[in-house]
Amino acid sequence: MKVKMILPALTEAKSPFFRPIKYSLFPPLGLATLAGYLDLDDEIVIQDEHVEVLDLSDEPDLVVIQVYITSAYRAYQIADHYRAKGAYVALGGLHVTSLPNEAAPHADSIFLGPGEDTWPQFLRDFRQGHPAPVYESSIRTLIGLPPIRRDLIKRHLYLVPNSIVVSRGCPHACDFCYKEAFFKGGKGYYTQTIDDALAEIERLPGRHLYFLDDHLFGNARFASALFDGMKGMGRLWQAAGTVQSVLKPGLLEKAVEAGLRSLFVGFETLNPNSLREQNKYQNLNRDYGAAIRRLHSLGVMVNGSFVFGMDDDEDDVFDRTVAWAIDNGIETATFHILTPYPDTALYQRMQAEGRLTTSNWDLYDTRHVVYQPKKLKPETLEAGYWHAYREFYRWGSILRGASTKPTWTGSMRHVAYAGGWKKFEPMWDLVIRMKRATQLLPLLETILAEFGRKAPGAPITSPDDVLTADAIRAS
Ligand code: B12
Ligand code: SF4
Repeated sequence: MKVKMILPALTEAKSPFFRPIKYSLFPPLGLATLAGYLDLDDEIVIQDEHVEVLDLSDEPDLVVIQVYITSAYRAYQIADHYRAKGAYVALGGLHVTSLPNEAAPHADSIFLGPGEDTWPQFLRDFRQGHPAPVYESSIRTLIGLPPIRRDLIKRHLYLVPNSIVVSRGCPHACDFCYKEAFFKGGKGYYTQTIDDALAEIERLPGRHLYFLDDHLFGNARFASALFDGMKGMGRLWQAAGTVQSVLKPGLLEKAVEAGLRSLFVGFETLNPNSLREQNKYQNLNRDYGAAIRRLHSLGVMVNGSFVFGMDDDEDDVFDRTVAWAIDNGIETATFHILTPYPDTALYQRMQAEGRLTTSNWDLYDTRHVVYQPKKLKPETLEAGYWHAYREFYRWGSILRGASTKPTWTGSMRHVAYAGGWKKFEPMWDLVIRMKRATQLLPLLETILAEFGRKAPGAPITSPDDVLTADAIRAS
């Protein structure tokens, strides 16, 4: 059987003028996971439109398309094209799960939720000639999965070919997050077995790993055993975790010993009322500054994530947030405009209040205002978002952030890492066009490896040491 698997791109990722590096970071792991269930004699092609031009002239028997909200229209266009040619089209992913009725007219079968239970069921039905129009996931497990077909991934096109997930979902339930909508009808958080996770890591070549798990530290027992197993492997890795998990003693130290060098942390807002509004109680009453100092003292860089446009946000939110992030020495920041994804609690609230201003999904990219904010004008919110990026990544800000580091090497790493992402965008653009993204991976590894003075396994400084250094500098 000929199978074509497609990750369609949003328009920005295909621009002939400029290609942001973020679309050449990670390969389509979801599709490679699904490919693992196909037979070895099936002819499978995975195409990721973010990094290559799609070949739409082929004649596959089965077409599998992963649909995100910002690529939904493109996904439907490709689906219609292949259906007109007589191929059987299967659509799944986050957006299909949120809005099945919108996706269904473009597909022969749609899939709601994760695919580990429904996809093999479909393949059996399809081969027997009676596939169903809708498959809804209910059994949530990562036990006994076939190996991911990483051989089908064009590694050289990505800066971070070794992306990996060892869990699905998250133990929390924030109102704006995709998670509750995607995992409804079954468990919303579950992990692989430790042995399977370690085996998957062993299969990945090179040193660098990027865990795409929503919350790698979400199950402390699992995370602890994973980090124990990774100790001594010589890996360098990046991941995402919550403020709460960073502040807990013990686990973070183990992660660092296993090679953690940069953590994506969802701070979201500095305003406790907004945290309550979004049901993000796990961040309430946490000392964000202490979390950052603790990460830095262990040699871990911080990618802070912030959301603008919550109901309590006023005109000053942008400058206050950026100043705070710089003063705390955060290396990289990701800003978002609050975006109500369909079927989330936030979407339902906005809809009930009549505040949604567009259902053009192309604009649901966290860069556009798609609802009526409470205390901000939409144009102020959008301008403030761009202003925040500009201010945070100005050389002056980067140097100010770097100067908060207690050591010279720490400051240098800050400049190299923060500057590398945003100040060399023309270089990234060129490298992407030359289809050489992966060749810059050693540079990323060097920056991650040499940040701070700690080598894996070196004794750990207490956060208080950093506080002392801060006090000396301030005096
Ligand atoms: C890595 C990532 C990216 C990467 C690359 C994506 C890629 N190559 O797949 C980059 C950096 C490019 C990216 C960009 C963006 N992202 Co993003 N990203 C993620 C992240 C962290 C992990 C995705 C992943 O690999 N998961 C692991 C794999 C194994 O799972 P999976 O892909 O979901 O696949 C499974 C199922 O979905 C299902 N499935 C999927 N397709 C199909 C099809 C069929 C037929 C079947 C049967 C099953 C099926 O089966 C798979 C196995 O279970 C997710 C968060 C998350 N946890 O999902 C956000 C996430 C997907 N991103 C999101 C957003 C908003 C964006 C951006 C708009 C952000 C921005 N401001 O730029 C852009 C635009 C994306 C686009 N191109 O349209 C949202 C999506 C919201 C939505 N409702 O669609 C998420 C959920 C983050 C969030 N919490 O809000 N992203
Ligand atoms: S902690 Fe993060 S991943 Fe978990 S529900 Fe909240 S926003 Fe989603």
